[in-house]
Amino acid sequence: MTVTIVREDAIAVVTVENPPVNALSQALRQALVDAVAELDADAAVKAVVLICAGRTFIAGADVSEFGKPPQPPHLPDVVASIESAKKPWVAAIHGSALGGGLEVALGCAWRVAVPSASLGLPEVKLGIIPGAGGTVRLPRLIGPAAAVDLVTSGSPLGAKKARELGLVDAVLEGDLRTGAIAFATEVAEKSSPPPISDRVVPAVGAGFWENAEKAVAAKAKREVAPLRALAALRKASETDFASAMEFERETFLELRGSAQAAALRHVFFAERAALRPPELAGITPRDIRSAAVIGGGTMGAGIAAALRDAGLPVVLIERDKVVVERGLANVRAIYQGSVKRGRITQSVADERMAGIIGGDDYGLLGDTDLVIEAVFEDLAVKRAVFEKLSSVCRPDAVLATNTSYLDPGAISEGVSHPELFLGLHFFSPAQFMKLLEIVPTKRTAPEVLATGFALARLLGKVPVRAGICDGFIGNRILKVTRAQAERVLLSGATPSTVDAAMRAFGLPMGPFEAQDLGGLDIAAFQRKAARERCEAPFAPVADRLCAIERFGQKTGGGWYDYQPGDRAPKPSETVAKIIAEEAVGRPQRVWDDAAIADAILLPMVNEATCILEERVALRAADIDLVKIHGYGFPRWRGGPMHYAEARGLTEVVAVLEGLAADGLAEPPCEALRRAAQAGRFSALAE
Ligand code: 3H9
Repeated sequence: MTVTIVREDAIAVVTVENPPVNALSQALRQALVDAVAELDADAAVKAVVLICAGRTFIAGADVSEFGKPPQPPHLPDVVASIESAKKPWVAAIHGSALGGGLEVALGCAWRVAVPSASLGLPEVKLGIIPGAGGTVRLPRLIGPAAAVDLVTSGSPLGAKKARELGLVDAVLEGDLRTGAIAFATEVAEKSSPPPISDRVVPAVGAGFWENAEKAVAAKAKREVAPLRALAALRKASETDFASAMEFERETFLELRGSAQAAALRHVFFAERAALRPPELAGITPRDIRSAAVIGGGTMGAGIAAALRDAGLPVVLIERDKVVVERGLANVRAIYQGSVKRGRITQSVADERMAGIIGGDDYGLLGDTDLVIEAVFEDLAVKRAVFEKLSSVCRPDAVLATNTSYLDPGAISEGVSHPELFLGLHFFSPAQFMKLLEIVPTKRTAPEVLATGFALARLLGKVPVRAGICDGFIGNRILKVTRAQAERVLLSGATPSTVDAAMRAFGLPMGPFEAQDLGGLDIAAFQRKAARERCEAPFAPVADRLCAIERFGQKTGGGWYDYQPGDRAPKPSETVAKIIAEEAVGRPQRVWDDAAIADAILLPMVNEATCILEERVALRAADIDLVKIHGYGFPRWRGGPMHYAEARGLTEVVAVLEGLAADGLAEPPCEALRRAAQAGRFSALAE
């Protein structure tokens, strides 16, 4: 970390260099306080420019320090010292001014930014609220309504919007340092605006805070931070500056130590670590400048849209002209949906569609860098596709299968360059879902694996390396979830009580509602294949529902009944009767929400531990990312493995033993017992 001060005539330029993102470590905080003292004492200096080296302005407090006791100087004092400096400070912003970084900028008398800069207070995304005056100064500067939006959503603003709101004083084209020095030279000649802390928050209309509370509560669901941030903003508008600062700091410190903040921090670092797996350090991925998708069904169309959204030209191949048109219509429907929801404009949708060529001629693939197969889940069909691809694609093209259950190694048999082959498992809807399971075969070359990770980065997805087994990481755990949900049903619960319990835990949907939405037939097809392999999947009720063609919403009934045109699930007498018949002879229990959640989640953790032990997943945090980004596991719980560790693995083992004794789950695996002894999953890799 360095902070250098250079004098340019009467302007001092303070340059912060603390890679990678200029986070406000203790050393940087101290250096800023020292810089204020030094420049206050220098009579030749008339104004100060605060600028950062590297890719960004200060991106916030150093999140890695949050698990430790705060060290002085504390950030509110750093901001206060800049605000009360004798010379006007000008924050010169490029990249991102986030969290504590924006709070430092709010301490400056002026803020200028390049057009590409973004500014925000993302603290709620980390389970905390701004802790250095963000909730107190921001409403004084831009008014309570805009401050509520910015602070409770945590989403950043672009420089143009920030200028409109008065958050920045000028948007500078050209070289930022030169422009900021010129700006500082000009403002040094005039009197500075009063410090933000001396201003008052503009008044709000009647009911403003009550309405904001309703809106924020509806969005936040069970996340604590957004409502606490709103309370701090309200305090800032109803009391004096010092009391509001005290209130904000107390809330910040309380939330910093909370379970939700620990979980969200865990996910923050896990997501970043996922993009750079240490085992691929130093390996250069191949360039991907064009892509193709084989198969234009729901999955293939979603993948094509995801590739196109990342700016790649895409070829979509189907087996004949009629199906090609259907595939293109599927992609068009995705874009029209986005236009309807205001995510993109019609002209963007048109431009994206224009970049997708549909056809039934594999000859179109002669110059494509990456081809992703997304056809029917049948080994012979997939192998036939790759046989054709091997004969038409460039010998150095990367070939990928989107299979969700088949063995990519078996699919790749017969391709001419198996080292260029890998599994890329997208999740539906592929244009939105963030998870990408990357499944190398034994023969996949390291740079091809690295290409999978680079592709994920390009598509804005979260990549997780998965080993080959039935269902890889996510769907293998899903099978346990479903079997457990049925076990709970057969021992005294109902589909509605199970679904409600899982929603109460924080999932967007319960397991039965989710099956009705996605359709029960795909899982039935997989169970059939498993039985052919002499496995014995547990699904007595689901099997009977499928036998009478209750496949879910699409057939008017599954685990629930549905009225035509109404997606609201209604308890079904047919299903209740089947459950009662299948439950005969099984021990019955009285279930509450917590017991249901345990009986479903902790066996998932047990299975996930086997997955870890078998090296199908390399890190527990990767499993958390799979569940969060592929299956809607609540982010603020940190994923199932973080949840289990935070709860205590010894307790997890004890609950599983209790369930196993009643025949309600498999007993805890040996690896889970070992992890419990150490208190953490990382011990399994040691
Ligand atoms: C806060 O400020 C609280 C205050 O209100 C109150 C205090 C009293 N700390 O994302 P990237 C690391 S809360 C520590 O891949 P990009 C990251 O782990 C904070 N480390 O880069 C990664 O490490 P590695 C509010 C951090 O270019 C590396 O930097 N601020 C921090 O795609 C590169 O990160 C935020 O929440 C941090 N604050 O995106 C901002 N940030 O290389 C969070 C990053 O070892 N950060 N790292 O894997 C971001 O949103 C993005 O990093 C950013 C750059 C947009 C800045």
